[in-house]
Amino acid sequence: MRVERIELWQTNMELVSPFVTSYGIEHFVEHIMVRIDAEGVTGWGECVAEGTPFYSYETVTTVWHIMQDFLIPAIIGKDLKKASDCVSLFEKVRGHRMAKAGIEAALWDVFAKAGGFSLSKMLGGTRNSIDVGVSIGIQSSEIELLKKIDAYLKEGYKRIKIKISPGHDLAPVKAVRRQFPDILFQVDANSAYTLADIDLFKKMDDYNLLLIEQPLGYEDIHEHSKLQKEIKTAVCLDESILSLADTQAAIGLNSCRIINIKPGRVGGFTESKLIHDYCQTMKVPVWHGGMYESGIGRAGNVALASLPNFTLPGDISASKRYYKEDIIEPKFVVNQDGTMDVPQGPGIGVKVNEKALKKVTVKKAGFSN
Ligand code: OSB
Ligand code: MG
Repeated sequence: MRVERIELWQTNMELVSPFVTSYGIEHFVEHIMVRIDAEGVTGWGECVAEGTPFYSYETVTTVWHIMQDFLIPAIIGKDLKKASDCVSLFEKVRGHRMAKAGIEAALWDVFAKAGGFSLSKMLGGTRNSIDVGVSIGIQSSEIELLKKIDAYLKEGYKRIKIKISPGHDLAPVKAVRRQFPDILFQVDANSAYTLADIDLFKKMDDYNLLLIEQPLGYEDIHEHSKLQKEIKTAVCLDESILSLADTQAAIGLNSCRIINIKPGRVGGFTESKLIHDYCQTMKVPVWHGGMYESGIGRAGNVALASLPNFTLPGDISASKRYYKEDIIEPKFVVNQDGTMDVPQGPGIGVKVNEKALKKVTVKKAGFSN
């Protein structure tokens, strides 16, 4: 397929409610949508770098620069045989995985559509529906938190994750467990702690948590292994895992017993599949994280999460949990049994609503050769 045209649509979408984590508060989400046209086929992908460098060093501005000046010139006008061909063409660029993943995602959609396959089939998915959970930011009060959890459970969500930060950790965990003794429940610290907090994590062992996500440094693997040795609860790494090599290091050092996969964080679906397959061989379960994607990125997440070793519910929630107006049709919904249907149509299996997309677009450019 000859890559004829690439468009970047930078968006700014308002969250239905602000999201508070250990690293800040977010009201709006800035992402970049990538449209690729090749031989009459249009593919879409979403780049999940945010406006701020607080989760990852990449931002919408660095992504724009890396895509425009390096990644797009590496593939524009080229005849690719498969989506993963871009991986070697991008190899000279170090890091900038979210930028690479945004373009790779659009290519996967192009190739799946051209072949008449769903993205799920193309990636090796084996399920028609996936188990889903919800990630809840730090709330203003325990009552508010318990009310939110109750409402999400009534909508069907199979697993609850709450964000924690120093001073907002053990108390909310206790409160949630008191009210909901049997739910699948996990916490995400987004790197807010150090090994000096080990007693706190030992206390968390009393609350039957499914896992503790990224408690220590965002680049750390070594200290997480020290923590994992001292606690019963499974450590799960998010920020620290940028590649298959990181995954092998983390599993080899027993730094975690579970891995969170986000295609943006690891450079795309190709690397995600390598990590998924390696974890499966090592009997390490994986689950699909989220980056407040719009429906474009969410469709890719749902497809990837249909692979067999995604055995824990993902941070893949309904369109309406994030945005008043999603930019795709049909919207993603959660079934009453806590599952989400995997789109079966060609490619990402949802239609981009260009009118809705235009409304949230703040910057746009097209590249052809
Ligand atoms: O740490 O998992 C995280 C959102 C943005 C950046 C990092 C994270 C998150 C979430 C939200 O937890 C997950 C979602 O999209 O539902
Ligand atoms: Mg996380």
